Amino acid sequence: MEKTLVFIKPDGVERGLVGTVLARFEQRGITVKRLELKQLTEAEVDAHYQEHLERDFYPNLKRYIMSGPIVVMVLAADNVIAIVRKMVGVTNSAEAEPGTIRGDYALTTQNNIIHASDSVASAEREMANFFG
Ligand code: FUP
Repeated sequence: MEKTLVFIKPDGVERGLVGTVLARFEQRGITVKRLELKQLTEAEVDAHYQEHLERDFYPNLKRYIMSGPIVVMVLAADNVIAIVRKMVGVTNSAEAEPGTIRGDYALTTQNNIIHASDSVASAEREMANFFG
């Protein structure tokens, strides 16, 4: 079965959205394989966002991701990467469809409350970064 790495970002945790978001995945029939509340280190954030390190927005993104604990999980199902990306919605929450997680619970690009792997290669790299 395919696996994906998902995390609920610090403002999602702070706003008490962990149960709501997790329930959506469970109700869809997706299996939760790992689940952990975790304060990320600088090294973990830099490794996770390695393709964005040189971008203008990276310092703000890093501050946001380190502003409190995240809830990081490994989810499993057939085609789970594509299914979860669809459930999450597009990066800019202002443009995310109602019914998606970002479209229902977030307003902006930076504070878009959730991350989900976008490919098998990213999922493997991200799972190794967070869970070894
Ligand atoms: P996504 O795969 O939808 O999480 O989006 P990206 O990998 O393109 O971006 C990763 C994170 O960087 C986003 F969740 C939010 C942040 N970001 C910004 O803050 N500003 C931007 O212009 C683009 C992305």
